[in-house]
Amino acid sequence: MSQVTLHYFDGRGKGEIIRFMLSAAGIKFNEVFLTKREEMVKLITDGLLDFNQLPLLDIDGLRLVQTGAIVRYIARRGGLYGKDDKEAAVVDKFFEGQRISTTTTSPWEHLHINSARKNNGIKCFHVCLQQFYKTVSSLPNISAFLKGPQRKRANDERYVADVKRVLAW
Ligand SMILES: N[C@@H](CCC(=O)N[C@@H](CS)C(=O)NCC(=O)O)C(=O)O
Repeated sequence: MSQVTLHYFDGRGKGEIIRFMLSAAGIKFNEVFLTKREEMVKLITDGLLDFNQLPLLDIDGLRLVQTGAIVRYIARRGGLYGKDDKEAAVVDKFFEGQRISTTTTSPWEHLHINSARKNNGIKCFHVCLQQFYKTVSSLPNISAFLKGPQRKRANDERYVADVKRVLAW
């Protein structure tokens, strides 16, 4: 397999679910962290960003953008998309469910947020998510990712500054 490379920022953002999925699928990957506006402009002028947005994943000769498309490709590639359309729908449900919040992109952050809200009408969801967390985080690939160097720290001021600079906000 040729090298797999994720182009994103040095932070969680939309990149984290991709890192998470690559790890779950046992796919080793490199990362290019954008820190300068010129790097983003080059990706755009080279025609690599169909919607002028990150993240970009270079995998199997494909230059994939759009987080959902990337995550589903990795899921299919890694045999993590169920055995039939019905199971795929359940997988999609969890994927879409963890995207409820626009500020988080990982079930782990979502779990954290819902801990704060657990007495607020979504207790069942919280319990299900806790079970989901326990099951998933005990899988060897995921457990290694969560403890490993490619798991990013919580978004901080440096990350925000990088994003603003690269996206010219
Ligand atoms: N629907 C896209 C949204 C991607 C997105 O909003 N990316 C941000 C960085 S996290 C971006 O590149 N924004 C630049 C822009 O929209 O001009 C996805 O899910 O990948």
